[in-house]
Amino acid sequence: MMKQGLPASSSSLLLLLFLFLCFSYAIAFIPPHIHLNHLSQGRYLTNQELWFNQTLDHFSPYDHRQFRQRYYEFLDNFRIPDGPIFLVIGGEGTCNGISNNYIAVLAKKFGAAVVSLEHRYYGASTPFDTLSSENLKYLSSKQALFDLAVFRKYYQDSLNAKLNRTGGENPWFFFGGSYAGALSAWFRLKFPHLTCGSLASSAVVRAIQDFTEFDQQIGESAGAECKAALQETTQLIETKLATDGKALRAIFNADDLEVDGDFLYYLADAAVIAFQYGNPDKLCNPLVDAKKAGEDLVGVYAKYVKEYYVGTFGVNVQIYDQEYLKRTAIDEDSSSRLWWFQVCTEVAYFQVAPSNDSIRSSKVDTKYHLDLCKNVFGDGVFPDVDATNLYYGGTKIAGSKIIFTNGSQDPWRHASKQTSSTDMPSYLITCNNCGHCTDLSGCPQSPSNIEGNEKNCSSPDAVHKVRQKVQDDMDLWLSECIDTGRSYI
Ligand SMILES: *[C@@H]1O[C@H](CO)[C@@H](O)[C@H](O)[C@H]1NC(C)=O
Ligand SMILES: *[C@@H]1O[C@H](CO)[C@@H](O)[C@H](O)[C@H]1NC(C)=O
Ligand SMILES: *[C@@H]1O[C@H](CO)[C@@H](O)[C@H](O)[C@H]1NC(C)=O
Ligand SMILES: *[C@@H]1O[C@H](CO)[C@@H](O)[C@H](O)[C@H]1NC(C)=O
Ligand SMILES: CC(=O)N[C@H]1CO[C@H](CO)[C@@H](O)[C@@H]1O
Repeated sequence: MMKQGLPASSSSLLLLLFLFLCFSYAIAFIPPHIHLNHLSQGRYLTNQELWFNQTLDHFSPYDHRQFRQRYYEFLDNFRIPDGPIFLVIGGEGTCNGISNNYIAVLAKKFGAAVVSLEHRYYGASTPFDTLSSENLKYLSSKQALFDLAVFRKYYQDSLNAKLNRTGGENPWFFFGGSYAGALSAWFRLKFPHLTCGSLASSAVVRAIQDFTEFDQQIGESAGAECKAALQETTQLIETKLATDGKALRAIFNADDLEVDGDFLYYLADAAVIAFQYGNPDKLCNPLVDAKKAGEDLVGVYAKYVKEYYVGTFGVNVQIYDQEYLKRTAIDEDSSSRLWWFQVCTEVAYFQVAPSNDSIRSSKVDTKYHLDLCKNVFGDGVFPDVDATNLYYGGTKIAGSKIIFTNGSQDPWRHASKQTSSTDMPSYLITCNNCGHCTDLSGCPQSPSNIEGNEKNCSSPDAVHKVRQKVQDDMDLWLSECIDTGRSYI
């Protein structure tokens, strides 16, 4: 049965947890919705939801089913009638509005309208009333890109109608961070006639089966001392898990994570979050101090995990439980199942332990991930990363007018584009709390920084410089397509 969309207030918990971004920052098994929870309250340009009818399957000429897809618009800065339109792409999480981040600053500067489309299946844009594996078959980046194209046409047409004109074309520019950053790059690649350019922030454009660089980057970001403390902690945890797993799980409030891999994954992610979102000191300071003082590293790590990962970020430990991921009901935790499905079918990014010198447990390996895919979604579900990279080009993406940005401490940057060219500039923001999507949110990446204020970055200048370059690129590309509203170049 097709579903007409959940009521917006289906869950107050959802509102508390998912307040932040449409291009969700999280990815991986740092599930999309954990970041930034309560901090983000009231940080929207708008949360007034709008709806339109989207095609369910863009690739079948016989299937004309539709579903309701949610979007938002913010017109306060719009230079009527010919200002640009900024489309903020929804990623792997609920989209509760248009965030007041650096894109808001750009919108003021360029006199732009801002619209944002929730990603199919996530949040209220859910085509079916259950998330069975069978129902998930229309969940893919390819369908999502086509959604954006169809939405762009719909929105341009309705704007034209509002402005009493026909055939008008405003210059469009697309934005996204993380997975949505990859969509932003891929959109410009596949639909170059529909956008003047794209900003692809921390864009994970390379599908990777065994993503060992991820763990290596954590080691690099941590520095020698903290890395050693983290590695020792992992060893102690592995030993305890073998001898008294029940007691160990209890220390971490993770009694339900009976599969060792699930438990160890949870503990690995908890460390990642500190680096990914620009708060390395929250983890490294207490751990290094404890090591120097000869204190119990596992106890200190457990305190960090519970207070910071579970407390501040609001992660629900259950989402690491494969049994829990099997649930097909739609609720505030559905994003985890949905994102795992995308991972298990298209992009992988399996954050496995490198064979040498890893921080995470070596039990978090390829087999763990493949077993999870099969266990949660059924036989035959595994990611064909070669096909994905064949389709989009990976880091050899043959696009143009795409800006890539990365944060130096972000483990995800190794799935992003490595090299820079005039047509596809790539900028690295370097500082010791520069993480995922720093260009859009400032650092530490917390929505308490309205308009992505860069003040809290350890090198605000590094962020500022990259933002200036982004503006210059946008200025040029928008001017090049202002006459036609299109760019085929
Ligand atoms: C979407 O489809 C429904 C049901 O077919 C229809 O009632 C509604 O008017 C449509 N909405 C728009 C915005 O076209
Ligand atoms: C569009 O036309 C309608 C009817 O002619 C008029 O009421 C409205 O003010 C016009 N809108 C704009 C933006 O010109
Ligand atoms: C393993 O890692 C250590 C520390 O980084 C390094 O010194 C050593 O050469 C590595 N060994 C192999 C086999 O790569
Ligand atoms: C940002 O810096 C201000 C002081 O400059 C501080 O009060 C605030 O807590 C910081 N925010 C974060 C998220 O660290
Ligand atoms: C993987 C990585 O670090 N990506 C790149 C981000 O952008 C800078 C600037 O072009 C590159 O030097 C990095 O290699």
